[in-house]
Amino acid sequence: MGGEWGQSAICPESAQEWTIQVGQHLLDMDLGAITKYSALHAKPNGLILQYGTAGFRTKAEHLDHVMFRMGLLAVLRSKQTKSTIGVMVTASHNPEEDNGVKLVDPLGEMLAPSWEEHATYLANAEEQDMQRVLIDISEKEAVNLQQDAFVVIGRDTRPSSEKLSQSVIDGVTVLGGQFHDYGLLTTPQLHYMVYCRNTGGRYGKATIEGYYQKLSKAFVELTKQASCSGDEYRSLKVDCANGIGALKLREMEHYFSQGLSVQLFNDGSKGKLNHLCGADFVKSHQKPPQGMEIKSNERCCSFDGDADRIVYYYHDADGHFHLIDGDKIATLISSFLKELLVEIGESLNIGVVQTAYANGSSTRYLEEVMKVPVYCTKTGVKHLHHKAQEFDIGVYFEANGHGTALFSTAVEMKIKQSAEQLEDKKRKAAKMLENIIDLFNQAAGDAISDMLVIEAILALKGLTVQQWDALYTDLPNRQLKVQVADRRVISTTNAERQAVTPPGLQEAINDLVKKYKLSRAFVRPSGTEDVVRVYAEADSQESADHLAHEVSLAVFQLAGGIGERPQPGF
Ligand code: NG1
Ligand code: ZN
Repeated sequence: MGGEWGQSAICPESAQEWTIQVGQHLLDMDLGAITKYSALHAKPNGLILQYGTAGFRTKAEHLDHVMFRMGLLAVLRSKQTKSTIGVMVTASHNPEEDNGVKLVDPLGEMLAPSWEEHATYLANAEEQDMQRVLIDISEKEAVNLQQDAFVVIGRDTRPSSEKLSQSVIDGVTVLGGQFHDYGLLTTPQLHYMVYCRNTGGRYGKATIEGYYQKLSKAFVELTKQASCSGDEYRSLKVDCANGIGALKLREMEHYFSQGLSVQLFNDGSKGKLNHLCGADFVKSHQKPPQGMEIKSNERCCSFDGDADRIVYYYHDADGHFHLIDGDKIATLISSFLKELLVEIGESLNIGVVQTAYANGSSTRYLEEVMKVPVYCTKTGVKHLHHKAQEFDIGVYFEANGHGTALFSTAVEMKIKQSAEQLEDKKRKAAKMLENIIDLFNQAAGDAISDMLVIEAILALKGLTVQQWDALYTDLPNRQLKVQVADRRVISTTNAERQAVTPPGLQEAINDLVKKYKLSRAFVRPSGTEDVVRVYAEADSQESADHLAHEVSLAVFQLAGGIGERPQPGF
């Protein structure tokens, strides 16, 4: 069909006129089919959505047209990149009633920014403009429409996900794309599949079995070396947020049971997805999930609803809850990698990437004690991922537990060689690093993969969860949300650590911060909710709470707050 599509310099107003210009043959049928199917997935009147940090997210009942259209867009992106593109149907940690969709680019990474704009443009087009918008995007991106297209699809366990993923498939099919529907997958598993398919199987086999085998083999190899742990039988309690993580971990557990026994909670058999459980709940409320009984000093972790985030925690002997978040995970991982490199005698450059939400103590510990360079990017994993790619070894984590480690191809080759050629202790360390590289999901932050990495490191180093936690003490902090009429009035710079607009806001924050010790505060508009987020940390919880409240009031006053004024107390 339409090699001709891309050749039309002018976009005629009506499809009929356009069809006559570019010739008849198959075009009529294809355009007719797009119009016909699009009408079956009609856009609700007046609904405007934006492709945000994590794709589109809203109430599931508003998403049918978006799904169909993202199927269309995935075909265009696949034709343009001559690669397999992924479409994941999930709303991660959002409530069960919500859903969402995001596209996965060829190397398993998030969609390129210019295509995020196309996604928004296409999702918001009125029915009668659909064909024109598709042609427009194809022209702008010089898409060769004769190129084959292949799209892989995954979905989480939400009741709405199956039907919505069928709408994606409708979109793919109507534009002549081929597809493989993986059905239920965690988000990072879909990223893995895309990466495998576009690297000719070098990264791994693009099947669920391939994923389980690759990770489990590396994990079992690693834990076999862990004679020093003294912990003969390692076990871990896992809160699965009543989501897809439970299903996949259950399928996988017998592959790695030699090295670790997992006990699953909130496995979806009764509770509601993400309700009072899951990584987001635990991190933001700083308390354990419901549905899990924790004895003192037991190691526990929580996944989020699509299993791309993980946080650890435990109760100490006095019953106090201790959260081990993404910052401490990044610290454990980067210190272990650094130790291995020293052992092997390799001086590779290793960097840690964080966001403004990283606890100040973690940054200080990494820079001053571990002497590892730390970089700060804007919120959203795509920013962290890109920065991490600049290093031989880049470890990135958001404080909320979303992250992974990336290894350059040169490093992977070097380590493989070292594992063959070096002697004794050096060889052992190189072998360990080789397995650790295999254990990370380098396409995306992955709760299952990160869990196994952490468990392997704790076993190899013989560390208890308390010893890990004791690496440094988090500065007390508080996160709040403020409702404003239009959160876009807040713009930021310096990796979101300073507000540029509205006028006077940053000055007000600076004055407030000066009142407290070891303090820091910033505000930014959320990319996934209609709120302004406020973050504050200080030397005591009381000070952090006061500072966060005072900054919220400044936002409310200077950035057009709506509803009730922020109240003190939490
Ligand atoms: P927003 O709503 O832009 O703050 C949240 C998280 C991000 C990221 C995205 C995508 C915080 C403070 N923000 O973004 O880190 O994970 O959701 O899920 O945790
Ligand atoms: Zn998630």
